[in-house]
Amino acid sequence: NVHVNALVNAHLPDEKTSAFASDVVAGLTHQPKQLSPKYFYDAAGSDLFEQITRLPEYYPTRTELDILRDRGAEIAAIIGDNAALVEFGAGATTKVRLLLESCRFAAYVPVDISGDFLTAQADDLRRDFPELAVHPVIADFTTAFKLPAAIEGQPKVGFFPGSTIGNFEPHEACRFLRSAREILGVGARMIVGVDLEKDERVLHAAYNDAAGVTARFNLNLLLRINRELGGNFDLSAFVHRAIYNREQHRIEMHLVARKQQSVRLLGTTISFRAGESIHTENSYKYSIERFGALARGSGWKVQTVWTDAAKMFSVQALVA
Ligand code: AVJ
Repeated sequence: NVHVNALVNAHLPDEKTSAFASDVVAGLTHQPKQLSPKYFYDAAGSDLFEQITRLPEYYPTRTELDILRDRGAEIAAIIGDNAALVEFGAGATTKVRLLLESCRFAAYVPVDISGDFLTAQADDLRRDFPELAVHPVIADFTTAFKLPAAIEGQPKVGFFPGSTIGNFEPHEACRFLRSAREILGVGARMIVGVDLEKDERVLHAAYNDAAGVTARFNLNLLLRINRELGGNFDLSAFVHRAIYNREQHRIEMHLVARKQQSVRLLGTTISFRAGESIHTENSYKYSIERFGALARGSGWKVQTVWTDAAKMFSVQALVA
C-alpha cells in the first residue's frame, strides 16, 4: 500500500486518487478480477452514462421518469407538505425536479461525495425553486452522516432513484436501507427506484446496445486507469460483455481479454489469460416480492409500489 501510494502521488497527489489506486490494485490482483462500478463516473464516463439513458434499448431512466411524472399527485398525497427531501447521491437533477414540482417540500438536501457537482446543482435549483431551502451535504451516502440542523423537526423523505440500489449486493442494499432509516429517523419515508425482473432479451438488449455506447462506458474504466494511474491497458485487447445471471437475478458486466497479455500499472504487472474477465458491475433486478422482503429486513415497510403498464420498472414508497 505504501508502495502504491508513493507511485500514485507521482501522478496526482490526492486522497481520492490513492483510494482509486488501492482499489484497482486490490481488484486486479483478486481472483476473479473485479473493479467497482463506482469508478465508471469520471467526466467521460458520466457523459457516456447520459448517452446510455437516451438509448432506445435502455428503458430504466425513461420509464422511471414517466412513473414520477404520472404519479406525481399520488406521491404528493403520501408525502404531505413541508417535508425535507434527502437525496442519496446527486446526479442529474431531472428526477428530483419532478418531485419538487409535484410536492411542496420545505427543504432539499442532496448528499454526495463530489462537492463541486453538488454546489453547481444546488445553485441551479435555488434559482428555479426560490422558496426551497437547499442544504447540500458533502458525504459518502453509504456511511452514516449528519443531516443539517436547519431541517430539524421537519418530516424526512429519502430519495434514491435510478435503481442505483441494484449496484449493491443484496446484503449491502439491506445495510444501506437500514442506515438510511437511522439517518432519516422515526416516521421517515423513502422513495426508491427499483428495476424489475423481466424477459431476459429485454435486459440483454439494454446492456448490449446496438450503438455500442455501453461497451464504450465499460471500456472507459480502463482508459481512466491508464490516465489517472499510469496504466498501459490496450483497449482494443478487451471486449465488453453483459450477461444476465438468472440464479442471482442480476446483469453482470465484464471486460474480457481477447488474448493473453500483461498490463503494467503502479509498479505491478497484471497478467491476463485469453478469455479472462474483469467483473466491472452487477445490476440486480428485483421482483416486487423480493424487494418487499429486503425492505422489511432493513426496518422499512413498502407502502406503495408504482410501476409502468409493462411492469418494467418500479418506484416504491417505504415507511419507517
Ligand atoms: C446507474 C447502476 C442504475 O445498472 O442500469 C447502465 C448503470 N450500467 N448501463 C444500471 C449502467 C450499464 C445503471 N445504474
